[in-house]
Amino acid sequence: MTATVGQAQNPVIRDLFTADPTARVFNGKVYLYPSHDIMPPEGQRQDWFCMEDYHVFSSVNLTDWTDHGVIVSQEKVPWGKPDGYSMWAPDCVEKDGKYYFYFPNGPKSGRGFAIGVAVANSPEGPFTLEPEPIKGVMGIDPCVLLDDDGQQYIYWAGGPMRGARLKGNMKELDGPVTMMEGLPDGFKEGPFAFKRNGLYYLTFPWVRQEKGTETLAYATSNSPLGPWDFKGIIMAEHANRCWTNHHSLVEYKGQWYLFYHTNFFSPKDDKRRSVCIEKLFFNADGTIQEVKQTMRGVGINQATERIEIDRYSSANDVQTAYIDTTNTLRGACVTLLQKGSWVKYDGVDFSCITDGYLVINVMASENTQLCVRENSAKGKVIAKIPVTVKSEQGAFRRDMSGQWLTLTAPLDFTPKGITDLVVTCEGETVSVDWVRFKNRPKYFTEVGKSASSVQPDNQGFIRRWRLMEPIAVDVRSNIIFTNSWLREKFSEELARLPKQKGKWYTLDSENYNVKLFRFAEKYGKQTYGSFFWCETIIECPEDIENVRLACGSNGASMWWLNGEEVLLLEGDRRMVEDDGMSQRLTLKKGRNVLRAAVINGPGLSDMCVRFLDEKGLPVTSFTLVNK
Ligand code: FUB
Repeated sequence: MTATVGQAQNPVIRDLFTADPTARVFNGKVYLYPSHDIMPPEGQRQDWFCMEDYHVFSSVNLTDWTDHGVIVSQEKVPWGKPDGYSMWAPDCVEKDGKYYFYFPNGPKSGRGFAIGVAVANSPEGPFTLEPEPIKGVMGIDPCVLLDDDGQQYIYWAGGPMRGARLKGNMKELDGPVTMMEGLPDGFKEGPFAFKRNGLYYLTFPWVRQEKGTETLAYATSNSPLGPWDFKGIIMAEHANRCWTNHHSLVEYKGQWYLFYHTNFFSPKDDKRRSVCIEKLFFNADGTIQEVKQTMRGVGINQATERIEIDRYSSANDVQTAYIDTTNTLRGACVTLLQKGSWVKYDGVDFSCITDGYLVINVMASENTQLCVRENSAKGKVIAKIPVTVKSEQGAFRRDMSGQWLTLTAPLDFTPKGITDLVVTCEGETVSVDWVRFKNRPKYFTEVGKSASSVQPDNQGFIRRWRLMEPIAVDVRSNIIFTNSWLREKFSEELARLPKQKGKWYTLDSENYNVKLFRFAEKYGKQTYGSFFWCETIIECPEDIENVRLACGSNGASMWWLNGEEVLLLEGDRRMVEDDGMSQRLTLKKGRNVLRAAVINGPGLSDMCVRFLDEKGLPVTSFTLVNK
């Protein structure tokens, strides 16, 4: 099972509670091995940790996370309690092409925790569980350090923090257990050890004050098992008193990151947690700069993604609140309290926007206006969004379902590359859920002279056409499209066709119905009161007999195959698939020219066409070639 579950904002995993994140870089990707908090089933302590399995996630950009599914679960552990719900903080390391997953778990007999190992040939598994836990280790929160000299060490908590050498098989201790000396007083757990520039770091959650909650702290040493020189705090206590924090540090593409957890999606229960990420920086002397929690997190968002603006990087005069306090996974929104309030959201990549417009989800109780600007609250306006919730008489709009409105606005300009977005309030109070940018549909792709031939689509619809820019016709109502009027008009235009100067375009239509209205719009021609010439060249490998041309058009149309009239759709038509059918026809071996004329007064012109066989099945055994 794999599923894409993440976004750039914190928390990064949004469909499961995930805690105790160990991030590792394997094969150029970041792999995340968290523990997995669940709501305790009946019979389990409701106010305690409850974990029955582990998932692994991966990402190449720290923005999109793929959940590779469950890798180890409690009922499969040969030595573990099948209903212990104690699969606490894990780790995973790679040695000689094998991946070793270390996890704490309640043993079948006795109390407390043992630490097990599972081995795989790939970071995503499948993992094979060792029959017994590591001998001589009772505790939680394993972490393994691979030293440059090929020696490996394991650290764990649950009582005093301890460490030991591991044998080359990665499954047995290789020597005595060492107490980690030099660490500050106060509760400690969750060791995460690593080496940087020849210096060993031991980082750990630490309760520094009486009745306090966990910080993230660190110590350094010249030796992997200490003694340690305590250095200070990496991250202060959670502001909301969520009791635990647990973390890992990883360098990816030249930047260090801190993975940690909060209980953002479970504000009333600090045993259901969610993984977050921040950038982390070292000073020149090897000390670590304190990391502040942000909602924005790390990674770049594509402008086409849903940008949850409440995860802002900085703001002025705003309030953040859950959208639905009974379903916190629905996320939060930000309220811009008055004119001049703003939120800034860093790192949005516009290279994906070619012909874009803005979509925004807002709620207001008075008419107001927002702007989306570039880089600062006074920056260039990307889009202005008037929010109209009340009519002039003061009545609320009738389409306000639940009061959230999804509005669209054209762009004044499209930023280049990666930029910071600032949403500014230009009027009354307004709440914003998300913002995104969309490209207008292309409808057509121009086909170059050397482009290869194509087949009809699998429903038989012909999508490659030569279209002549529309001829303006003075038709104000389609009721004049009688048989005799159309015949006269079509034969007049047919006679004039060789002398027409209109430009022809060879196009592939994105849709099965060829949107002639959009074609006219794209090339800046009249979209209403239009007459369209359409032509396609059909190449058949052999005669295809007893087929019928099946067409639909908006409005009226006439169709010729190899110069012979084969169908007329008269009246004020809507485009309906197979609306009209020709007599039986033969598509001859080699080239056939299918031509159509479509006329429309008011309305959105389009047409669709295919050939059907005797059984009514689409004919697809020909190709459509360039002239
Ligand atoms: O997730 C269960 C326990 O909470 C971890 O093992 C500790 O480090 C703390 O985060």
